[in-house]
Amino acid sequence: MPDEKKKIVAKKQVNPKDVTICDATAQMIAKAQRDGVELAFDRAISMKACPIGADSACCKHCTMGPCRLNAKDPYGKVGVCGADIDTIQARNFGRMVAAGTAAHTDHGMGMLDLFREVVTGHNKDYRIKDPFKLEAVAKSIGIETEGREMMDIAKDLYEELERTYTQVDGEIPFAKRVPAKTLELWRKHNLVPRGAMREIMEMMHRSAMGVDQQYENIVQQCSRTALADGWGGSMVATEISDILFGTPSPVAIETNMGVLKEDQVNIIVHGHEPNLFESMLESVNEPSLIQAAKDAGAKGLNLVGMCCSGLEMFVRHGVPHAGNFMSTEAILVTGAVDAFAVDVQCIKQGLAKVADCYDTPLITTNYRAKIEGAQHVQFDENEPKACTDEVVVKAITRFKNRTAAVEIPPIVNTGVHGFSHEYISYMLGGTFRGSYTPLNDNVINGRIRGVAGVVGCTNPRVKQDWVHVELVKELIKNDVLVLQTGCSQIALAKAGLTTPEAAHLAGPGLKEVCETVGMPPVLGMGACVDNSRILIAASEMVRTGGLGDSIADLPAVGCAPEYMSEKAIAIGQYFVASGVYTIFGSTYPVVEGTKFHKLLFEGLEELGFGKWGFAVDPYEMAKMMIAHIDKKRKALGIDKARERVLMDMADRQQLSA
Ligand code: SF4
Ligand code: MSK
Repeated sequence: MPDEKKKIVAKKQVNPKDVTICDATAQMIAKAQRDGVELAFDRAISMKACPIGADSACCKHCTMGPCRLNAKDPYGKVGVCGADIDTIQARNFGRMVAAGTAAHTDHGMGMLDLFREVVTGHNKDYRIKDPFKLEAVAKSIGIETEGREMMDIAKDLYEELERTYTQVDGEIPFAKRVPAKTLELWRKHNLVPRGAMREIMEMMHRSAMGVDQQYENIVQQCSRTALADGWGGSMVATEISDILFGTPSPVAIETNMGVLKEDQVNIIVHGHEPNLFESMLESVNEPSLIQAAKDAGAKGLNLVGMCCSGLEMFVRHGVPHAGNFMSTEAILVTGAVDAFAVDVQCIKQGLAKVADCYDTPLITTNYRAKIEGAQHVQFDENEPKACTDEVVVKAITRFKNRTAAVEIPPIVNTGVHGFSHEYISYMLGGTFRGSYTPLNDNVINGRIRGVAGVVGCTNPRVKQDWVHVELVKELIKNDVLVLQTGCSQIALAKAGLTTPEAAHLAGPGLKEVCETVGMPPVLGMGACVDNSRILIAASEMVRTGGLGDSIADLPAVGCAPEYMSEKAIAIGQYFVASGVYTIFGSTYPVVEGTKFHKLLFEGLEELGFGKWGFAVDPYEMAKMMIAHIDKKRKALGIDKARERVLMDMADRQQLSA
């Protein structure tokens, strides 16, 4: 790296092994230190989190403030307007939910815009790839499909799903998918979302200075807004992406930084929207561009994903994945990245300086997300290859003029991912008998103790991947089947737990099921927007029978052990409002002991919803999750069945040994 590029020397340096269990990332942190390049890991130790902000005990909703309350004595002070700690925290929380919901719903609406253009024939670059899914989604919300043309069904589906965003009154279409008893509870508490725009707008209004100042009432709108995400914006994003680009089914895929190739033009795509990546896939297969790469001395074009759009391509096309959120700066340090194209969400501004240090073009492609110092090439769905071809050309130029020393950590892990909720049904029952019955049966007979969704980000405030991996190991050891999305899934892929062979790490019951079906004990379901797949799987379990009447009855839990994004707060709240006990790690923006805290952590469950939990230690998290699963099993009267299964011959032999 040329000396003049060394502009961002870290004030304090971390010990790589203290901040990550990802060996490739650790190797790149060490190289960055040698190169004098600062990464988010370094900034996290130089920039201590503001303790008042971390507790959400401050408010800047008007210029009479900002007002800071004391988390140690939360009721000792109020803001200038008189707002107390519960109001301040609830409003802050509500705005995080609104921001997270807005991110997912804007993404979903973008997918729906593209669907409309395809359905109306204005866009010929994309097409409906999965007509079976189209029909299934249409049927699920009451659209007549029998004997109709695919495009007619698609037009009706577009019109119906548009209501998810724009409807001002009534219930969003996917409310029809919610188990009856869960829906009844929502109706009782006036929680069924109208349209996402309306809910987000009302959340922002009610959390403004001098509006809603009753924390329980604010939480009601937090739930309604979050549900407009999980059962609305996010669910539409997932379903439309499947219809347009294909529903995932399991593929063996390579993960980790070793998927970069020194002798090829390496192009990384990072962000959340599958359309950019789909087009990029076409561009790297364009014969003239492949030839241009060869003319520049490269063996070929190597397309690689990161974070969530990487996961979309990972599960639909088997495109290799280089790493999760906390590895996005580190991978640039390899010097091997010839272009880094991004769209929206989770794109650190710090990437611009690191990319500059290694002469890698950082290319923003979405007008919503420009970055100072990056190049912008606007992606247009009506002419998608214009943008992605240009990214490839820039990458080839950088390859030809590579000056940075290349060091690629030689680590590649292979795992099986792409377990859509449809595939789980097929996997367990085959083409003709596909259903959730075998899953429910195995939960009822105790081979599978319960189901856990372990999802979400990585965060430099905790050791990268460590909490995810230790938690999941603990869960599967205790016969808990783990469903995964987002960056968490990549942490587990790098740890080798997404292979069928990882079944040997599972408890005897789960191991038996995994070996019978040939599946890993950890099922990767997609990107963070695809948490809606977990909601649908949970609804199917309720509908299949034997495990209660609502999602809250299921022996199921959720966890985002290293979360960092407002999107995660929205996801957490929609799981809680759907009936799931949801535990977050790293930090939690509420002062313990306040009435608001009590409502989130206890009160919501008393009303029939799920509840929030918090822990930083993965073993403590696992204990809390398993205890909750056992509580639900007891309530269902299936705790005895599990005892019988656990005391099988092998266990008894072990006891008497
Ligand atoms: Fe302070 Fe109230 Fe204004 Fe918030 S709304 S900044 S608590 S005066
Ligand atoms: S990218 S929201 S860091 S999961 Fe979806 Fe990963 Fe979290 Fe972003």
